[in-house]
Order: sequence, then structure tokens, then C-alpha cells
Amino acid sequence: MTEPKTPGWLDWYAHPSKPEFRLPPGTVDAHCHVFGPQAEFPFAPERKYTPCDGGKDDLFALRDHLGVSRNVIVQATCHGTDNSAMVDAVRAAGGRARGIATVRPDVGDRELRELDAAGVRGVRFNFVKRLVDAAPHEALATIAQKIAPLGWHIVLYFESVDLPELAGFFGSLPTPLVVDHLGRPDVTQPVGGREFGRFLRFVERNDVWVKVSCPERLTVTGPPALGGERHAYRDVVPFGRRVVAEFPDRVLWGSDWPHPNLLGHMPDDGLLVDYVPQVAVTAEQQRKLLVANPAHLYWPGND
Ligand code: 0GY
Repeated sequence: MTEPKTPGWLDWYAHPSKPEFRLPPGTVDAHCHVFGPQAEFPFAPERKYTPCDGGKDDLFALRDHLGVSRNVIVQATCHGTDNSAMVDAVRAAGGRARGIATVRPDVGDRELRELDAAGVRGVRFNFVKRLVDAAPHEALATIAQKIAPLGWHIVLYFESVDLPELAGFFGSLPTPLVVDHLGRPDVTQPVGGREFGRFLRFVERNDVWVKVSCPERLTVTGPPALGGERHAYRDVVPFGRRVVAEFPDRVLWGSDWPHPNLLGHMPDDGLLVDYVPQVAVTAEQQRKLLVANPAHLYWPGND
């Protein structure tokens, strides 16, 4: 039996537009997910939402439609610590995908080696309270120690207001760090203001990677009206542009398809591609953001 979707759930865009911006060859979508399909990969009992299906075939179709070459598939919280849908998708991509897993502190070496062989290159630590129950630092530190010898990294998902209390713990982690969605700034604050300044200093001090992703999640002004201009999410642009300008060798881009838990609107994925040249304004910035940086992190030796 399949579970019904969370009331009000917004499904991913079935017919995304063709982007005006031509992604350079080798572009990596470094943040996307798969949801099920539920009949094959049931959702986890401890999940906080039940999404629509968004399986590997739909992801690969979007990849090809947008002109993306490779994907990094991040375990979604609706699958808990059962990584099978994500691993199945990474395997099916035949070298064109890597994975980010969620594991428990008691994960064994054998399971980690199997995940590594499948193409997993990191774990995600999620501190967003609406998505996960408490994330005790001791348990996460145990996971970090176990994955560090594999050369994996840790993906961090947190709200910007929580950074001050988390920064010390993040600084103690033994692997490279990758921050989701610009550290989720409040884009009604100035880009030169205290909160974003704190985030920029954190990135500088800890040499972390930042995903310049999810303008559709961070925006307050919203997308353009249907049929309107293609320069969407203008209120997020200064934040993305600042990070790309300051840390050109440390930024990644991701679509976040199939876009869990959006409340206001579902983005046209073609528009999300057209957001890229607004924040990476030179060809060199675009090459680093889309191709060179993710290749270095996920396909080293091949970059
Ligand atoms: C994202 C954002 C969200 C959800 C998840 O794994 C997830 O469930 O990541 C969110 O709700 O903000 O990165 O996809």
C-alpha cells in the first residue's frame, strides 16, 4: 500500500522550460534527490513528510533536458537512513552520479565500503528542526570519525540563525565540509549585514564548500509571474553573487529537484538554470561553479 502525500504537497514541474543559458559541458547538478518511487522504495517511518514520487528515470530525464552532465544525489530525509533508492539511482547512472548518504552512528565498515563502491562520497548532517529529530553532536562525531578514512566529506544543512551555536562543532569535524543552500540566509537582511557577514567569515575560516542553490526556497519576493521575464529570484541574487565572487574555487550549484517541502510555488527547473549566470557572472566563474569545483570534489583525478 502506498501512503498519501502530505496535504498541500507541491509536485515537481512536469514540463520545465528549456533554459536560455547553455550549461557548459561537464556541468554537475551537485544537489538533487530521489523520492522512491514509493512502491519500490518505501518511505521511512520516521519521515516528516510524504512526497510525490520522483525516481531516477525522472531525474535522468531532467538532467538531459537541462543539459546537465552529472548529478550528486543527496539522501532525502523521507528515506531516513535507508539509502537504497539513492544508491540504486547512483548505480543506474553508470558513473554519471555520486551519492551523499545518511547513516547511523553504529554503521559498520562493511556497509560504508559498499556505499563507497556504489559511488557515495559523503554523509549529510541535518540540523533543520522541521526535518529531523535532535541531532546529538556526539553521535554525529562518531559518524564523522568513521567516514573520514574513506576520504568522504560532510554536507551540512542548517538555518542561518543556528550557525553561532553550531560553528564550534562544525570546526571540530575532521573532513571537508559542504554547506547547503548558502547557509539559508534571511534575504530580507542586507547582504553586507551581520548575519550574512557571520556566514562569510565562517566559510573563510573553515575553508568550506558552499552550494549556491535553492533561490526558490530562500526568496521572499518569489518567482516572476508566469510567462514573465526569466531573471527570477532577484532578492537572492546578491547573496549568491557575493559567495561566488569571494570563494570562486569553493562553490557548487544544484537544482534541488524534486524540491521537497516547497509551500509557495514549484520552480520551473529551466528558470533555475537561468539563475546561474546571474550569480556567476563571468565564463570563468561559471566553469568553476558548474564543472571544475564539483569535478574536483566528486570525480577527483578526472577533473
Ligand atoms: C533540500 C531541502 C529540504 C529537504 C530535504 O532531505 C530533505 O528532506 O533536504 C527542505 O525541506 O528544506 O535540500 O532538499
